[in-house]
Amino acid sequence: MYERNVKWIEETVAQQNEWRCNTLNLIASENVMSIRARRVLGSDFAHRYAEGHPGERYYQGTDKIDEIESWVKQQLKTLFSCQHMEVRPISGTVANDAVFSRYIKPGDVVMVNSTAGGGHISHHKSGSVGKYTKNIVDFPLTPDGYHIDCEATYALVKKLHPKVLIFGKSLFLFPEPIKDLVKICNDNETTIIYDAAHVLGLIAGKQFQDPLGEGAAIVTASTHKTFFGSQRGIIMSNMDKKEWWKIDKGAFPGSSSNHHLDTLVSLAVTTCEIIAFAEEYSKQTISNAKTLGRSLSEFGFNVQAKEFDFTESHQVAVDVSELGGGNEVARILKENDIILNMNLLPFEPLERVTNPSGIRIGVQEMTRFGMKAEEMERIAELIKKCLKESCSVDNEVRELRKDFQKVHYSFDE
Ligand code: DSN
Repeated sequence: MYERNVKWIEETVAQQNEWRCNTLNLIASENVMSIRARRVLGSDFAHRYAEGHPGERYYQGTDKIDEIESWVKQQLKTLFSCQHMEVRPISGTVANDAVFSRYIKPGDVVMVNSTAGGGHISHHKSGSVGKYTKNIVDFPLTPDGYHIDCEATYALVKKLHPKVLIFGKSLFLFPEPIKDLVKICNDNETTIIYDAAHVLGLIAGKQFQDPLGEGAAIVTASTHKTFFGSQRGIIMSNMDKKEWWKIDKGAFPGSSSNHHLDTLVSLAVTTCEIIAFAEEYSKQTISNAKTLGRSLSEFGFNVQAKEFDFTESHQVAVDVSELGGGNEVARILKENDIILNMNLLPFEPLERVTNPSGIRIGVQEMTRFGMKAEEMERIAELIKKCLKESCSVDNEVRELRKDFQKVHYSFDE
C-alpha cells in the first residue's frame, strides 16, 4: 500500500517539474538553480551533521564540509567586502531571528516597514520581532508609498530613541535611505539592520545600494531570490569581534543545530556563478523589470511608482483593484500558467491581506532563463490579453517558454 504512495509522490513531483517548465514564474521571492548547483543536492552531505564552526565541530567526519564551508565564507566575505560572514542559518527568517534575538529586548522600540509598505512578516508583531518586543513602529512613507519619509523618520528617531531600525522588505522597488538616516541613528545609538533577502544578488552585482558601505551594522539575507541559490540564509557585518560573537551565538545554538549541509554545498556552487555573472545578471534583471513596468503601463495597467520609472529592483507592483483585486487577478493568471502573488499596496489596511489591491511581479527567474526586453514586452501583452480581453493564453505561455529552458548565468553546459 505504501509503495503505491511512494509512486504517487514521485509522479506528483514529476508533474510539478513538467508543469513549471511551461509556466512563466513571476513570484518575486523565487528563482531557479543551475543544473550543477542542483546536482550536488542529495549527496552524502544530506545525511550529516556539522554543529559549530569548521575545525571546531562537535562531531567527527566533518573534514570535507569544513573545507567547503570555510571556502564559501571567505568567498562571500570578499564579494560583500565584510569581515564577518555567517552561513549557517537555514533561511532568511532564521537569519533574522538569529539577529533579532540578540538585539531586541522587551520594551525596545523597533522601526520597520509596515506590511502594506512592503515589510516582511518576520519584522512584524506576529513574526520574529514580535517575540522580543511589542513596541514596533512603522516607518512613515512619502505620498507615493514606495519611499521612507526621511524627515518624518528623523523626527521619530529623535523622539522615540529606537533600539533598532530594520530596513529592507518584500515589496522592494527602491533602495532604502540608509545614508540619510545613518547619522541620526549613530547619534542615538540606534542599530541599523538591513534585510537584503530580495536584493542580495543585485547587491552582489553592484547594481543596488551597498547597505554595509552606506552604514548598516548588520545585513541579513536569504540566498534564493536574486541570489539564485539553494534556500538558506546569511548574516554579514563589519562590527567588532565582541559584538559579532552575539550573532554567532544567535545563529548556533540560538536558532539552529545542524545547518543542512547539502544545501550549503550547493550554495558554494552558486557563489561561483554569482561571482562570475552577478553584474551582467543584475543589469539585465533590473532592465527587464523596467521594461515590463513600462509595457504594462502602456497597455493601461496602473503600474505603481510610474514617476520613478517603476522600479530599481527585480520587482514591479500593479494596482489591479479595477480588475477584481489581487486575489482574483492572481488566480486568473495562474489558470493561464502565469504565476505571481497578490500583494497589499502601501496604505492599505491589513484586513485586506487576503484580497488586496495589488499584485507583485518579479522578473529575476525569467531573466535567469535568458529572457530580455522583447520577452518582457511579450509577457506584458499576454497579461493584457488574459486580464483585459479575457483570452486564454496558456498555449502562448507554453510557446514562449519553449525557447527559454536553459538556466543562464551558470557554468551548465
Ligand atoms: N514571503 C517572501 C516573499 O514573498 O517576499 C519572503 O520570505
